[in-house]
Amino acid sequence: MSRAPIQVYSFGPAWGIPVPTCSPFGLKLVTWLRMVDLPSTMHVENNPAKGPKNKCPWIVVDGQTIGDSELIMSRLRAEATVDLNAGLSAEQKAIALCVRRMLDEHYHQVWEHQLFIDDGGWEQGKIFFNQIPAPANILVRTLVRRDLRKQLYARGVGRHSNAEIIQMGIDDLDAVDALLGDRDFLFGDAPSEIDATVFAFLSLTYYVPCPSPLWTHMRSLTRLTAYCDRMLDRYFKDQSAA
Ligand SMILES: N[C@@H](CCC(=O)N[C@@H](CS)C(=O)NCC(=O)O)C(=O)O
Repeated sequence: MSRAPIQVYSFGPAWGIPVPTCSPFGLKLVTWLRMVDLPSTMHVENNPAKGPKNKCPWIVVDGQTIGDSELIMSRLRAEATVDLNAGLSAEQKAIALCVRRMLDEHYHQVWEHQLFIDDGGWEQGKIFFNQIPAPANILVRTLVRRDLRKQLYARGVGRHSNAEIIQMGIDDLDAVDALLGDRDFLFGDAPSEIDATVFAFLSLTYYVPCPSPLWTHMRSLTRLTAYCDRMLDRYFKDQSAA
């Protein structure tokens, strides 16, 4: 039985990126929906305060509004036509959880810092706000940057020097590179659920322009850039010409 499309709300695709949203969590979700063949309609919504958790992404499904990429995937997993993790061992599932937590809870902070707080990155980061009509975009971007600076300080990463933050991000990327090795996907020839998260965070480093040394490092890890292109080709062929 085919179901009505799931309505997905996430930030828009700034910087001309070849994926439908520049939110790593939104992209994780949209990628996963494509991987498990659940129909969805993506709505650009750049105001996370409209969502139930004041964060992007969220969905509306069967009259219910649900926020948080993980909670959404938990709610929808039973409807998925494929179990992407069916072939994984208990150890691989544990590694996948560690990688997901590293990217969601640590690398995300580093990524936000480099793109939106560091002055060099901000020259690119502020372009995201051009989706909002002028002159409101200037006020919104100033307030969002101020709030993000406070958030990153409270969460911890914002207390470190720029050089320390870059090194922490490099360590995260090197860890993913070592885990991927020469495989096509994190655990072999076929993608599993963790590939949605890995693709989201890596591709939004690789495809988003930013002058940070972290970005330079990402682009030097050719196994990871080839991985992003492979995932893009497999799941977002319809977008890559955009
Ligand atoms: N745990 C959440 C994290 C969501 C999240 O941090 N979203 C960011 C965008 S990538 C956001 O909405 N930031 C805006 C804000 O914090 O005000 C998830 O998995 O969906």
